[in-house]
Amino acid sequence: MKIAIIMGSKSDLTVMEESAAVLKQFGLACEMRILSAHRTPEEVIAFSSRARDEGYSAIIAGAGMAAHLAGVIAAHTTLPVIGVPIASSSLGGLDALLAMVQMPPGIPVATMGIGRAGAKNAALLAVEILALTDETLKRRLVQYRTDMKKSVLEEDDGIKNF
Ligand code: RP5
Repeated sequence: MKIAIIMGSKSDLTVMEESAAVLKQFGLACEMRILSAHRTPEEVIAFSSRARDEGYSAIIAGAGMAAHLAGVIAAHTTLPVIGVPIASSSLGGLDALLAMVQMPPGIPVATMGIGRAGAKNAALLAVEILALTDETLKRRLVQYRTDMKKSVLEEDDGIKNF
């Protein structure tokens, strides 16, 4: 099982590293690529068209500005595509969010929130999709939630004595 993380520019890397870190935490292999819907359109299409045959289970796509990357990828594959809007412009990522989320009927992109939280959730959603048919991943997801709950409750304990 492996996941692709595609980003429109190297400037997106600091955000998309969040996705890679989560996938690593769950023991999943991922490959990162820099491919742009506007600047390397042929390469985006070539990658997306072959992704299923090359063994990917889902594609996470992060891009900013007029963010067409996730949509173009989704147009060329039947794999689940999870989009991460990135705040690269003076519009603070709202431009990317709207470009990504407003897909025409028939070609879905599961669009996350803007930025690092979105990148983290993109990886978690990919894990949840894979966990549908994988018991080990399912157990790891349950443990992840348990650990998260414990850490929030520890913070709660800490702040009571603040
Ligand atoms: C988008 O344009 C990229 O995804 C990036 O978020 C934004 C700016 O790209 P650079 O000018 O930093 O390469 O295509």
